[in-house]
Amino acid sequence: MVHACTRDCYDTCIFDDNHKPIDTFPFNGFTCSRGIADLKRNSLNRVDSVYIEGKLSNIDEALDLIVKEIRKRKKEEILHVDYDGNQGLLTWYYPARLWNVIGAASTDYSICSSEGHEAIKLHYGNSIGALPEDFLKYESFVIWGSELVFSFIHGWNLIRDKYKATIDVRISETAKRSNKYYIVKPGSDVYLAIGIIKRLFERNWADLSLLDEPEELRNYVYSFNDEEIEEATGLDSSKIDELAELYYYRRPLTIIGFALGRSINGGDAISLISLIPALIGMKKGFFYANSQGLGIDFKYLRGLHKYSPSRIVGMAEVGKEIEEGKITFMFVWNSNPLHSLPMSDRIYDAVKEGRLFLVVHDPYWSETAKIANVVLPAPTYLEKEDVVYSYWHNYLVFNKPILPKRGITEVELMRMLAIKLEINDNVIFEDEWLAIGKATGVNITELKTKGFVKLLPRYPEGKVRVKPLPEKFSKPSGNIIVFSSHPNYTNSQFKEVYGNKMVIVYNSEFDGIGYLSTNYGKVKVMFKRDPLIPRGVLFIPKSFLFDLDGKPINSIIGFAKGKYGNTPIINTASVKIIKT
Ligand SMILES: Nc1nc2c(c(=O)[nH]1)N[C@H]1C(S)=C(S)[C@@H](COP(=O)(O)OP(=O)(O)OC[C@H]3O[C@@H](n4cnc5c(=O)[nH]c(N)nc54)[C@H](O)[C@@H]3O)O[C@H]1N2
Ligand SMILES: Nc1nc2c(c(=O)[nH]1)N[C@H]1C(S)=C(S)[C@@H](COP(=O)(O)OP(=O)(O)OC[C@H]3O[C@@H](n4cnc5c(=O)[nH]c(N)nc54)[C@H](O)[C@@H]3O)O[C@H]1N2
Ligand code: SF4
Ligand SMILES: [Mo]
Repeated sequence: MVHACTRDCYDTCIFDDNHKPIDTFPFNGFTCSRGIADLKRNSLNRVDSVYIEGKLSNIDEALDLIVKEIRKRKKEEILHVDYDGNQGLLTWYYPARLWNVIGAASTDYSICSSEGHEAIKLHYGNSIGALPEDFLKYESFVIWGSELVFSFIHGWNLIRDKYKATIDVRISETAKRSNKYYIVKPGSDVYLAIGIIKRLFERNWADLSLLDEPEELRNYVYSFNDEEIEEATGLDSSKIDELAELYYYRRPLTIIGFALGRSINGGDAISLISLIPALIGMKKGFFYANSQGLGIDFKYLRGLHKYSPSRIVGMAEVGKEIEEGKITFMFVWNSNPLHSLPMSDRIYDAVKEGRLFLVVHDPYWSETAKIANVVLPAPTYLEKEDVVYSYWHNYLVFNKPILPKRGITEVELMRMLAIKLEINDNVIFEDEWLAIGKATGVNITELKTKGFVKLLPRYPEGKVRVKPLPEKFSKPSGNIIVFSSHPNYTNSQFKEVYGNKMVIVYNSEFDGIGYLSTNYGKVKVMFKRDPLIPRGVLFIPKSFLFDLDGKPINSIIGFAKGKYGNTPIINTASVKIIKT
């Protein structure tokens, strides 16, 4: 039998019972430093019991307390925060049913990729692009806003020997290992896309057959002059010519990174970038994330076919709403919001001041678990049955545990809470395997017997829609922070194996200790000069998000969000540097 790494990662590696990566395309028998260390990690830093206010307790007492706290409140004040610590359908999606039946507030799940999904869907109806098999068909690649040497190693493995051009705001590791790189000003990718499209029209290289209203696109890009594009991007005309030539002559696959969606004008940029392949006659000529085109009914899994949350809180606004007293109870699983959400120091303050009751269900002592009122132990993916998908390949995997279970699964916990709350709803008690069968269309007996099956990708039909075209761009000012993946960590995870490193702000000017400050707060950091970083860019590896005093770096990230999928604009501008 097999199991699959459930971490938030493109690759969703499949392993055999000895935890060796299977030698099947696209895994090809190798994995990353985290995959290798999972067996060792599994016994480190675990939440091994139930805790109430830091003291050892038991599940019955904890459930009674949670239910008492829920009953005290209006459902609109109760928020569940769950994200992608584990990509299992039974760990992440299915347990949300309880909260939707109750009618609690829900987040909009926008923190990572929704901006790009929504921007691409406007044109294509769906965001699915190239599958791993499709990667093999291309001889060249444009890597746009992605550090995929680190973040997407099996994708990188397929393209490493091919022609690559990378577009980034700094000379990333991926840029270094590409044939060409183009460094643009943060927030200006939308202008670069306009520049490339304009050249394709000007040179009569545009193929008009796939677009519904190509003339609208022509008029739109012609309304921008070349000087404006050069000024915004910081690239001179010859570089934009080069990129247009690259598209026309080499017909590359464009890999669009998630970082763009968390940047200023990011959704606008993704919207236009996704049109470039279509304009040269390539319909599946991009890859962003394929999860929404594999026929998985995530809404059904979350019980949204029958129930709705009382309200939706943007992930950009959770910290702000806690500060305003609109959220007074937070149930967290599969996420580490103190690390990952904007204005997350407000979570810390509200718990300390008794304004927020915080429950965390996690296998590990995450930073958020450490401050919670109630902590509940969860099994890791090596210890529980689950079904796992990928946002790149189309395997659906039956995760068969290889280690004894420690803790309470998310499905068990959901039902225990429902019983205590005296909710006897079929949405909560529907057999989870039946639900997965319904939500995926997969025969569960076959899935459990074979270990993995391939889902049928669903590509949209018809012409690519040109409109709506983006308007009203912002102009970032001052210093801008950008974040990116570290090879040994996934978001906040893996510090128990590879260490908890100090936050370092790589930049063009300063060395030593100082502060980063915005309208939202101030954090104490270590600055390090790096010749690969342009002036005005502050680069932080995204796994070390606590400052030198232990305060969340996200204290300084505000609640601005993208206009397509509401993704928080984490790559914040107008950051002041204070040297000490
Ligand atoms: N090893 C490892 N792998 C991971 C993760 C991890 O933590 N560790 N995280 C997973 C998750 S959650 C995600 S979302 C993905 C993220 O993976 P990617 O999509 O690769 O995104 P990032 O690594 O965040 O950043 C990619 C690059 O975008 C650049 N960038 C930032 N802003 C801009 C901009 O405005 N324009 C342009 N052109 N470039 C910009 C950054 O400098 C960086 O080099 O990776 C997944 N894979
Ligand atoms: N400043 C800044 N903030 C960011 C980013 C950034 O680049 N910069 N990146 C953003 C991005 S791209 C993302 S995706 C988010 C990630 O945000 P999160 O999803 O909050 O990030 P993780 O660190 O992966 O947290 C996952 C938590 O889930 C737990 N977990 C793992 N497996 C299980 C399980 O089986 N069951 C349960 N119950 N819990 C489990 C882990 O132990 C961990 O504590 O952060 C975002 N926040
Ligand atoms: S983190 Fe990604 S590359 Fe590493 S084992 Fe998991 S799925 Fe594979
Ligand atoms: Mo992410």
